[in-house]
Amino acid sequence: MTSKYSSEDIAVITYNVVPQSRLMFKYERLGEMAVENRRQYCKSHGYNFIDTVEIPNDRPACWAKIPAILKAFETHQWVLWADSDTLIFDPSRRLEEFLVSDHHLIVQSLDEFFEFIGIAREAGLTRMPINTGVFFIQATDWSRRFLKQAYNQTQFVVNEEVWSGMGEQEAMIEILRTNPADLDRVGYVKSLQNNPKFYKPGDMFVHFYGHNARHHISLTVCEEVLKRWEEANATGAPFPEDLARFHWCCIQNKTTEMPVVHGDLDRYLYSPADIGFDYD
Ligand SMILES: [Mn+2]
Repeated sequence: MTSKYSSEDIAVITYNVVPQSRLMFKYERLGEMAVENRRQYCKSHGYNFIDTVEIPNDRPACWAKIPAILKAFETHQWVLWADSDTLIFDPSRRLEEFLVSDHHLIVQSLDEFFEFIGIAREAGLTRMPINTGVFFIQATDWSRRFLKQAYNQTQFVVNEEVWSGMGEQEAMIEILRTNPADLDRVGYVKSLQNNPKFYKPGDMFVHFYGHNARHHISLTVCEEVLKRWEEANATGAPFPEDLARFHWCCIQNKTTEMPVVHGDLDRYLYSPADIGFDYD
């Protein structure tokens, strides 16, 4: 099926904010890569790229995606939101190929993931109807209402870290959970985004999610890994093959002395061999 939309109908939004605490490389290095990655992609396909947004002063920076999308709706029929912890692995693909249904919100299907962790699709969707790392949203009345309702879920505003993993994603999920009829508005597509563990060629985005994981890889090794990935990103070369190790370099605490440890390898479905454990 072909899409009735073209490049000028679509805005792409990715912005990055480096937290002052600098506990991880995630926003200092990966976040900057993501913005550059999107800039190159949008330039080559003619999409409007938005990387500066107004940060609200009453809540963490992650919430700014909502007003930014609403603003982009004034001039675009579709917005692709992509987190600053995502990279495009297949820049030959165009965004229009995902825009072939009448849905208002288009997200990655989580069926494979639910199957892997062994829960039924219905149960999985009740708990986690969407992953907001990468999604399309259409400029409709429903979408505007949905985003405004999510923005009003102030119980999810936690003023600790810039992106603590608690915030606008939970707010959006909460709206869908409490209004199950709204799930009719959601279209599920394949190969829009994947996590590094399950990545396969053809997946458009890889989402290097998570934060403050247990420290395992020395700073010297991380520097070598990050430099290689930054080089590929800057030159538009294919990314290296050590996705898991790069992921860990981005999300682990920089040292073992950090006060917050948010999970170890098993939380990300990795084994020690995946990240080259013997390095440290
Ligand atoms: Mn993310």
